[in-house]
Parts: sequence; C-alpha cells; structure tokens
Amino acid sequence: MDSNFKNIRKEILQMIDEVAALDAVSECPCNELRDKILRNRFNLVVVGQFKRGKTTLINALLGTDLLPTAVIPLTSIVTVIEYGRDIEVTVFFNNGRTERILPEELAEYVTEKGNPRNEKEVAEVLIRYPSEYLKDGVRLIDTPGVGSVYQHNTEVAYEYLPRSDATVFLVSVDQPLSKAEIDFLKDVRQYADRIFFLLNKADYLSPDELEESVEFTLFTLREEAGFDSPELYTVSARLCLDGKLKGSEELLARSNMPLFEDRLRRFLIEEKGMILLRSVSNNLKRVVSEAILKTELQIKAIMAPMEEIEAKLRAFEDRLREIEMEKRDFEILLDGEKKRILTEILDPDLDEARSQLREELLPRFEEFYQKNRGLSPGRLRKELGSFIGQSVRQYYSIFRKNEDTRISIAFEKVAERLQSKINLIVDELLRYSSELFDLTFERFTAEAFWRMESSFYFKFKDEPLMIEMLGEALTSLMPRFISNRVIYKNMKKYLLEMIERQSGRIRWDFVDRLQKSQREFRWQMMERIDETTKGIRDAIKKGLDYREKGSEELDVRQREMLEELKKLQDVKERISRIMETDLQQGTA
Ligand SMILES: Nc1nc2c(ncn2[C@@H]2O[C@H](COP(=O)(O)OP(=O)(O)OP(=O)(O)O)[C@@H](O)[C@H]2O)c(=O)[nH]1
Ligand SMILES: [Mg+2]
Repeated sequence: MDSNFKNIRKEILQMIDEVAALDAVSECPCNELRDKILRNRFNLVVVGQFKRGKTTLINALLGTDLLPTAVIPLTSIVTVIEYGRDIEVTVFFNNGRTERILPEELAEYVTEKGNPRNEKEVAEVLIRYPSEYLKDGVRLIDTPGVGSVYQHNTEVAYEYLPRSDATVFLVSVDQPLSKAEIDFLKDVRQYADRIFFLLNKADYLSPDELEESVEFTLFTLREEAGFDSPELYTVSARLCLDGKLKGSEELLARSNMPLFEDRLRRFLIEEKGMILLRSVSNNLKRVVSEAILKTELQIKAIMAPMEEIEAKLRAFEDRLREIEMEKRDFEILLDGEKKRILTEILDPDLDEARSQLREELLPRFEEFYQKNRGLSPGRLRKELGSFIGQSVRQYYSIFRKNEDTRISIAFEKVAERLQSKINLIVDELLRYSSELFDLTFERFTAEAFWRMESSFYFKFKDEPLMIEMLGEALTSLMPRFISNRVIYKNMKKYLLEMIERQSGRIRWDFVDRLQKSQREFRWQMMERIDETTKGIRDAIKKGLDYREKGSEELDVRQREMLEELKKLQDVKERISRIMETDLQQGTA
C-alpha cells in the first residue's frame, strides 16, 4: 500500500517538473507545489503520563536505543526526530541559541536528571536520524509526561496536540487512568479522530488479565473521558524494541506492535498523505488550465480580426476596474478579521492570564516573604526580586506558547477562508476572459492553498520571550535602611506592575506579528490577482506582436504554440486521470 503512495507521489512530482518546463507556465506556483510535497511532514506526537513508556515506544518504532529511558520520571524536554542522512542532534535554547551535541550527550539535555528543572533553558531538541521509518516524512515527537510534577510538562502536550497529524496516547496496563490523564483527555477530545490509544506494558499480564485491563480502559475512556469510539491497541513497546534489536521475530510478534504500526502508517501515509497529494494535484490542474487558457488567448490574438481584439481588450480592462473594488473589499475584510482575533481571542486571553497569575502568585509571594522575612533588607530585596522575575517569566512563557498556537490556528483559518475568496475572483476573471474571447475554461474549485512557511505559526514560533528583569533603578532608589515590611509592600506593588507590564509587552508582540502576517498574506493574495491579470494581458499582447512579424515566423510560432497546447492538454488529462482513479476519495 505504501508503495502506492510513493508511486503517485513520484508521478505527481514528475508532472510538476514537466509543467514547469513549459513556456506558458509561470515557474513560481510549480515550485510551491513541489515544495509542498517534498517538505511535507507527518507529525506523530506521543503523549501520556510519565513512565508509561513514551520514549521506549519511539525507540521501538525506530528499532534503536536512541533516546534515554528510565524507571524514574525522565523526559523533560520535547524531542523531535526526523529523517536525516547522518545522525545530527541540535539543541535549541530558550534564548534562540542553538548547539550541536553528540547523541551520547542527549541525556544531559532532555532528562530531568541531566537537566533538572530545565536549568539549561532548553526549548527543544531536534534529532536527524537515518531511519527507514522516517524516510517518508514521518516526524516523531517525544513529550514529557502529562500531569507530571512539573506543570510546564503538561502544557507542552497541549501545545503540540493541535498541530499533530496523529497522536499516540500511552496508558499502561499496570496503572488505571489517573485523574490527570482523564482531565487531559477531556480537554483534547476535539482531536479524537486522530488519537490512538496504546495500552502498553502488556508483557506484565496474562491474556486473561489483559482482557480485563482492555475492557476497563475502554470503559474509562468512554464513560469518563468522553471518547465515543476510542481506538485501542495492547502492545509491549519494550518487547518490540528487544525484538527489533535482537532481530527476533518471535519477540516482535509477542509485542503486538506490528498490528499497530501497520495501522499507524496507513493512517499517516495513506489518509493524510493522499489528502495532500489530492490538494496538490487539484492545484496543479488549475495551473495547467490557466496556462492552456493563456496559450489559446495568444493564438486567438494572432488569428482574430484586429478590431474584434481591441474591443475585447477594452471590455477586459473595464472588468479589471471592477476587480480593483473587489480587492479593496478584500483588504477591509482582512483587516476586520485581524481585529476580531485581537478582541475575541488575544485580549480576553490576556485578561484571564493576568487575573489567574495574580491569584496564583500573590499567595505564593506572601508565603515566600514569610519564609524569608528574617533576612537582611538587602538580601530580602534580592530574593523577592528574583522570585518575581522567575515566576512571572515562567508563567508568561508558557502562556505565550499556548497563545501562539491559538492565534496561529485562528489566523490560518481566516487565511484559508479569504484565500478561497481570492480564488473565486481569479477564477471569475479567467472565466470572463475565456468567454470574452470565445474560449472554454473549465470551472473547478481548488481548495485554499496558502504557502505554509509564511503562516503565522512557522514564522514566529521560536522567538524567545523577553522578560524585563528587576530594574537596577528600582532597587537602588530604595533607601538603604528600610524595614522589611516596607520592602515587602514595595515589592508586592512591583509584582503587580510586572504582571501588567509583561502582559502589555506580549500583547504588543502579538499585534506586531499579526500585522506582519496580515501584510504578507495581503501581498501574496494581491500578487495572485495581479499575476493572473498580467498573464492574460501579456498573452494577448504577445499574439498581437507576432502579427507584425512576417508570415513565415508567424507560422512557426503558431505551430509551436499548438504543440505546447497539446502538451498542456496531455498533462491535464493525466492529472485528471490520477485524480479520478488513485486519488479518488475513499480509495486511498
Ligand atoms: N515491562 C515493560 N516495561 C516497559 C515497557 N515500555 C516501557 N517500559 C519501561 O517503563 C519505564 C519508563 O519508560 P520510558 O520510555 O522512559 O517512559 P516515558 O513515558 O518516556 O517516561 P517519562 O519520560 O518520564 O514521561 C522504563 O523502565 C521502561 O523500560 C513495556 O512495554 N514493558
Ligand atoms: Mg520519556
């Protein structure tokens, strides 16, 4: 089945190359379509409470002891593994710095033991690894345990889930689902159609016990977490890894993993992958149809009576003036949508964050003061200052990560919707021109297709959050001899101010980024219309230019164009055929 996907993918890439080589086709959309296929990744996120075997599962899928696993809560940092020709491990730090390390050094960065409470300020680790498993673009994401001792670990799972193509949620046979797990699952129920449940460590139980465990887990998932039809597999990640390391088919079979691996690949590569190929083909067909129309226009401009062409050109220009108005409407709409994201998502979220932070932090601040009130004034001031800096920073950096996901998803939705509008305008323009010149242009709706890398999320995701530290000015302004009570009061005021000020900064930062995204998107959309207009104009003008040339040259050109037209029509037929057979919905 996989090879089916590979073949279709290859064939589409081949057609893109053919199309790109043709005169009538502009190169840019072809490059974009090619990139879309080549750069595609299937993100597989592994989540679950600590010690359920997440890291072991990833090692098992890869068939190697790459990632460190242990009996104590271990993974503290998100680790992303994707295909690379050679092993290459890169650490991304919170402040934007990156560092290449050796695979043996991984534990020093991604584990709680090697990097307690993330004192090294690691944001994420990326491993490139030469595994067949990853070759088709599967990207594995290991996360720290949900509901673990460190709150931020849970948040990480929330951040990655909306972006995943498939999520594996690990449960273990020896422990019933905990409250933390159930709470988490309730929250992510909306992604149910891409969550697979693994009941891991099946090797602990006898077949009878296992059956009981499956029933109980399914019952909990349905009744308590609210999953209507959870897809559950019992496996042993460890047996699978052992089996693969030792080359033992028997262990592998006992691990029960092949069944799940099969299902996962089918889901990722076939369902997700086919959707992508379908969308690319559809868009390629549109590119080709446009090129056909332009070529026909050129031929027409050579053959038709001059007065007729001129009259039609005038009508075309009139139509363009109407399009100018549609462009303005589009801009107003886009601006309104941006404002809506600000007022309906960002501002309420910030309000909530501020009040939550106050509620959480004030009692902790009070407690911290009580514990340290015996210190000298100078020390106390310093301790309180770093307490404030640390807790405010930690809270807001998590907030910002989550908000990033929320806002980027909202923006992408808007972009997708508005892009369909632009497609309609472009199609309408093409249809109008073809009718005007008595040509046929097939109407079809290609779905929205915006360049991934220009989306909000990808552009801004990893910028570090700047938190202003306790200003020198503030501390030095305080008189030297001052009671601890007064310091406490001043610092409390300072804490409240920090909460406000950081929220303001974050807001400013989001607004700025939204504006940039809006501009970028607007520019791309306008360009799309302008390119179409220019394409039509140029085609007619080229045709007219040829009329001035000698009849011999004209003949040659005409023949060339007819040949090109034939090639275009041929590719178009091939695309249609693939879309109607291999890519047809349901056959994937
Ligand atoms: N018996 C048995 N033990 C397993 C299995 N899978 C994992 N383990 C063990 O469970 C322990 C935890 O495994 P990890 O893979 O580190 O678990 P994790 O979910 O990544 O843990 P954190 O990173 O701390 O959240 C290790 O001692 C593993 O060897 C399994 O299928 N069977
Ligand atoms: Mg782990």
